Amino acid sequence: MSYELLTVDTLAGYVATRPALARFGAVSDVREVGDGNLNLVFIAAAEHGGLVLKQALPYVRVDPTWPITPERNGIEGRALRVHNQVAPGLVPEIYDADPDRHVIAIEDLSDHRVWRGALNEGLRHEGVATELGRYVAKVAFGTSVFGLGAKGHKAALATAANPELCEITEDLVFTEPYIAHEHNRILPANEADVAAYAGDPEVRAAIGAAKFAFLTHAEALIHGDLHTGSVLVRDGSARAFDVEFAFYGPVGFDIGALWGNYVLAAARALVLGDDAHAGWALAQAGETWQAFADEFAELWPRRADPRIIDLDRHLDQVYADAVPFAAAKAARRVIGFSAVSDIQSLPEESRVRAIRAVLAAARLLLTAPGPRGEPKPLFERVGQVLAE
Ligand code: SR1
Ligand code: MG
Repeated sequence: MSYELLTVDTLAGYVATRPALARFGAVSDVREVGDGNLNLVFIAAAEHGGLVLKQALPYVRVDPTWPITPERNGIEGRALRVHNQVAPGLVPEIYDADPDRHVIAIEDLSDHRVWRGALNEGLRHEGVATELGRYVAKVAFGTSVFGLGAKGHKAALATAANPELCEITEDLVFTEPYIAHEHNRILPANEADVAAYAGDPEVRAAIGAAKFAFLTHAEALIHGDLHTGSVLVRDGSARAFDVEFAFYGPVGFDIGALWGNYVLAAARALVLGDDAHAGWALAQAGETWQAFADEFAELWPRRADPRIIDLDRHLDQVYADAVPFAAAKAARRVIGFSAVSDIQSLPEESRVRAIRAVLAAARLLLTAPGPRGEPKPLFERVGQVLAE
């Protein structure tokens, strides 16, 4: 290892060496709270407020035999600064970035909680789906050709490549669930469901097209991993965090990630008999979309180059991209690496039913998406398929 990892014992000394963190004063208390797949995360209480330090490990935290570049930490720091500029208040503030130790220091949001956990408990945080639609729109506009102009977009694109983390998504979301792979964990009772889903030629064609869009559509500096575990919530507040997968990609990928995770939350709720929560979770798809479309339309008159591109056609294209991405993001969580607690924490018999339902929903999204720009009827049909 060519850099030193932080510990709860060394963190106070480290903070004291960082000029950008001097205003926080001496650190008095430190907790390590990382529970994701990749990083160390510390919450530090200091004389003049709290802060969070996130350090990239040079391997996957949950599988240390799998190396992964720590340079992602710098990529996250740069993306977070940009997202703070274009979508202030919707992401954590960033205070410091250390390229030698692969550490970023960011705002302490420990008065919030991770949305996935709240959804798992059947809690409704009204307005979060709307705030996230606004966040995606602000990023989609502000970092794209619309906000930056053609030359500005090309210059920004040249500074934001993230090939290693994109490759993880290319493999884990778009490839491994559709082949025999050691990462896949399939319950015996779901083997036929997975075989039917992943072997369906229509599903495979749609996933292939979605993968091509992910690989090539360098529209905006998207979050890149916007699942409900990447969102912090509190009554009246929502923040997207963990932007280490950020890259110039298709805007529909962020919308689809949220939609796919609403489907997972709904599948959980249905097998637990909470039909009302399932309906609410699926209704968030329309909330996110409407907020995205409204915010984007609000920004539209300020576009750098007002020629040629039509707003409605553009929104239709984002929508058409988002639907198959939603399917891909839901299906990967029930077939491949990195299962989610929504499903994983269910008793086995319920898990089997939830996984079967998620795959049926993903198949519907891929093969019968319906008219563009109409998430409400689409996700009502998703609800029917999940409940069958
Ligand atoms: C090896 S990283 C596995 C997953 O964790 C992240 O949250 C991304 O979703 C990634 O695919
Ligand atoms: Mg993450």
